[in-house]
Amino acid sequence: MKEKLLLGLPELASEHGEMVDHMMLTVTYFMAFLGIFWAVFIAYAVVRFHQSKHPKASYKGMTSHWSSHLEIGVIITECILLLGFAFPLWGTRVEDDRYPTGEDVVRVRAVGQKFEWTFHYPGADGEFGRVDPFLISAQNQLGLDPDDPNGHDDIQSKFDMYLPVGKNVVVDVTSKDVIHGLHLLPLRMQQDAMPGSSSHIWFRPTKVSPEDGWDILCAQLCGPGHANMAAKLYVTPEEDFNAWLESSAPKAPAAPAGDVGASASTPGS
Ligand SMILES: [Cu+2]
Repeated sequence: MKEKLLLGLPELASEHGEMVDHMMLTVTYFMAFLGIFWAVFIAYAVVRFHQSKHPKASYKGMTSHWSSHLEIGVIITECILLLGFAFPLWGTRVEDDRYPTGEDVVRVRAVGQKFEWTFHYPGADGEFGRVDPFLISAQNQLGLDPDDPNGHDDIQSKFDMYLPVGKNVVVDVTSKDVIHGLHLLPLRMQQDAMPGSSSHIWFRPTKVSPEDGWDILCAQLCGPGHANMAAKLYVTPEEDFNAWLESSAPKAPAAPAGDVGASASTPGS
């Protein structure tokens, strides 16, 4: 699309992203128009009301109301952008009653910590194991409860997020320490990771990622390692995603306490 090239928008790979881009373009062009308009107006005013033509200042000022009308017009346009486009669009992504549900939905937890992302998948049973911050240790980085059988097949992937193309995805975003921000740029999705709470986002990827994946960034300045808090997003065909899930599943059926959730995908973690 020509207009996108003009602003150099990054690659788009989600269903709703077209609306986000449309809104960004509308706002950008509207602001560009306002910027140019006011610059021209100031230049005009400098010439028109120069001291050489008006040696004595007028304290009465303007008597017409066209500038007030213009200001009101700008306010109305901004309200339409915010209330008519921005809020409803964001609402479709974050409101609880609009979330896709059912067996077909891919669920992931994205857990931020200084300075890395861990992605938690529910495994073959489709249920996340219970997590408890008090159980977090070097061996059990998500704090999975070893007594909860739902967690025995859970998958942890450090730095790599895998998603299938064309499926609805719900991501629960949370943090273990400070505020981070999960930024999935090609999906036009961003959510803050708050310690002690879980925020959700949902989307449907429409494009397979390049072989080396897309970059996942941290969108909140979270400390000295912030710039290195990078991870990779791989959107693959469903078969490849399922194959990855299978290959990453924990090998031992019932791991002893402390080792629960450790998986083939997180060597050395
Ligand atoms: Cu961060």
